[in-house]
Amino acid sequence: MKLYFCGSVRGGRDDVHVYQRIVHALQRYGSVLSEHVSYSEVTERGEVATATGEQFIHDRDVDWLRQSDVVVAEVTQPSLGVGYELGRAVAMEKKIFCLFRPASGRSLSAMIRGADNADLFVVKDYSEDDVENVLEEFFNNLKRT
Ligand code: 6K6
Repeated sequence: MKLYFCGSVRGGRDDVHVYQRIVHALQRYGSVLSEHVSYSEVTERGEVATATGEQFIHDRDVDWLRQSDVVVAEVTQPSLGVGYELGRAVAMEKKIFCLFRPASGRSLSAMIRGADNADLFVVKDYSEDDVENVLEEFFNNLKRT
């Protein structure tokens, strides 16, 4: 199974340790095309990007989204890029799982929370320590559908 992980880059890297935990857990279920989003070397200024170019990043990421079977997004840290990827993934009719941590004190955008349809687009509130269980439950349910 091909998986696409979305997490904030220029929106801020405060949660990169959570992204690492999620990507590590996701590798049990398939190949994570966008694994680099969890690398701590990737800073919020996206310095690593300068060699490749932004259009390259955009086109490659949209292509990976197209190839993916499931899109998992950590949406606690607001990010324009993640919101854009989710919109594109909805248009592609991908299966989408959004993870939000209420303990952050943030309030999730209504455009993400309100997109939950208990089918192709699911939003789950979770706590960091529970992330592996939450992903296991999601992928077990996926097998049954
Ligand atoms: C190059 C190599 C590693 O990191 C870079 C720099 N930039 C990006 N590389 C790959 N994907 C990116 C990069 N910047 C943003 N994205 C995509 O947008 C990722 O798939 C993230 O899910 C999302 C983050 O968007 P912003 O708006 O927070 O940057």
